[in-house]
Amino acid sequence: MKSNTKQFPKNKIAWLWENMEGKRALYFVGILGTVLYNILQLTIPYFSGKIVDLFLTGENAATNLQVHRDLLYRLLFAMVGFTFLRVIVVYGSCMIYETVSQSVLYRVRNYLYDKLQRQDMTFYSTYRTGDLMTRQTGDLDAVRHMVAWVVRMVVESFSLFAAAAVFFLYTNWKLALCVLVISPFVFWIIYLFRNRVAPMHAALREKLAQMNTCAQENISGNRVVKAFAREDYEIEKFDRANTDYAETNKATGMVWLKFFPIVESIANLMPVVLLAVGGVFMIRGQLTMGDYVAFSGLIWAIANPMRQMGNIMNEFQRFSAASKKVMELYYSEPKIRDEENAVSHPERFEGKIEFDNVSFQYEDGDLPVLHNISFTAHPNETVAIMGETGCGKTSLINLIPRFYEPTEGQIRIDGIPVEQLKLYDLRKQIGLATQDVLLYSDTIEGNIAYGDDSIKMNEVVKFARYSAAADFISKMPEGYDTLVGERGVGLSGGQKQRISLARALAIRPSVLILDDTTSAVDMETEKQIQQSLRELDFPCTKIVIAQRISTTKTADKIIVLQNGYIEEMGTHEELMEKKGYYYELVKLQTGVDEL
Ligand code: DGT
Ligand code: MG
Repeated sequence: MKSNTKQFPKNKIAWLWENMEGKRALYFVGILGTVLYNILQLTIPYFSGKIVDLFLTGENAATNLQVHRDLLYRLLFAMVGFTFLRVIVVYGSCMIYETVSQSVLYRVRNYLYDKLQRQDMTFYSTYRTGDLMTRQTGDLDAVRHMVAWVVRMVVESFSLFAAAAVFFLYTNWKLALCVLVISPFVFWIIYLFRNRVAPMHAALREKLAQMNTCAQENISGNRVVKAFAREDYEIEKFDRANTDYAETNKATGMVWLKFFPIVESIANLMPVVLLAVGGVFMIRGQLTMGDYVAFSGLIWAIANPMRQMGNIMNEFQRFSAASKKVMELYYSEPKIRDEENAVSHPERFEGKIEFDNVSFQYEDGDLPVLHNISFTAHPNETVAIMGETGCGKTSLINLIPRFYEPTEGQIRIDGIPVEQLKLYDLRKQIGLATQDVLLYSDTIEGNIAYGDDSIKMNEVVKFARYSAAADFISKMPEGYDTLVGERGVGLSGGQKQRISLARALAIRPSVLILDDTTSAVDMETEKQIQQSLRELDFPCTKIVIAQRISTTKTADKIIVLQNGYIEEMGTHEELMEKKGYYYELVKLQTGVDEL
């Protein structure tokens, strides 16, 4: 298991840095490339200024052109050379940004997926699927964008600004100060903008998750939509989410438009200041024509970073909102995990299961669901659990593989409390066929061999036979190679249940848990399944939730639950004697008034 002990870092940038492991030096080279590229931007105005002063406007321009023509060529050649160099540097650094950002994306995406696999049931009932999908897609893309674009733009803007400012100050510090004096004002404006736009990006990100959730739920529930002819309603629902997202997007864009005119005016003011002040300086002879050309050729290097600030801040806030969501998942810890001194138990269990005064309540529930449950299932026994709907049967069996933790009491397998066992070893030994059958988009064979893909075809067939699925599978055009769609589309409810039973059996579990697994199969098929379960070629303790007396009758122990309490417990004969709930149920199911 990967380390689960990562600390939540102080900030998002530290987190990004952590995930750049192995690529940090390369990224640094990329940043240096950006700085270099922007410094090289200065070469053109510098050389143009020189050419103007020496060969076009200076006193000795004509003489210079004749005598120092080679210098003119050298200057021109240098301009072309530096331009090529700049292209190479920018190309290289772009490659680096892309490489590093993709590597961060890959690493974080895999890590998040790994995290998702290890989360417990409570996590999955807390987060919506659409929201989790958004974290894995849109949010992660904002993180990639930060590494590939935002950082580059920040470095570019600052280095360009700084390089130009230094060049200006070096060339003519008085004129430079006149031009630069307005720039701090822009930073203040950007700060105000940031405060306004940050909450908008957080809201925008939520709206995107809501829209994705809406789409995801609609796609997974398409059959219900069709059955109730609710297409129009669903379209309207999505339209609302889409409008909401679009409106919030627009509103976020509009925030910048409020600040944009001020920033743009300031940026446009700079050439005006340069023209006015520079003109005066030239008249007074404090500035050469060449220097003026260099200034005006570079004034964009001061103005553009200012214009770019709004964009950068917008993207940074998008990253900020998205990375918060990604990091929440990145550092989330399942509550149920291996204890520090968890016991390894790679070998099979004998299969003795003890519930010792177990009570349970869902974290988000108001009332306890199970109360003081105590019973023992001995190795190889079958324990049937019955009771009306909602009485806590599924909740009870979910405690055995530690999907949830009991609030009181203890569950032991072979005398070892389940919480002391390594989760992997515990779950690997439990074959579970859940109440809601979920099959994967795979072949029938792939689905049966899901828990142990090393099993051979003849074994897949054997387990299909155990679960009375072999007949209908062999009648399918492609047999075991038939592809079943997402969630087992293309199969009947009873067929899906039987494949899910075969899948649970295929791992040869020491404990088999069946949650209403034969509810959708006919009586005759169910009888076959019961027979096979008694004749399994490996020892196995079975906990079977069922409603039909035909299933529970032969169990070694029948537990009748009512409102989370054990109402009755015993064999079929004992419970019949007792003439309680079970007895009434038998009467009801057999249609006989007196037994
Ligand atoms: P069934 O399958 O309809 O025959 O019913 P059972 O007996 O399997 O009932 P079960 O264990 O699923 O539910 C027992 C109670 O717990 C019921 O009132 C619903 C509630 N419950 C079930 N799952 C959750 C959950 O994830 N969170 C919360 N808060 N309550 C739950
Ligand atoms: Mg249930």
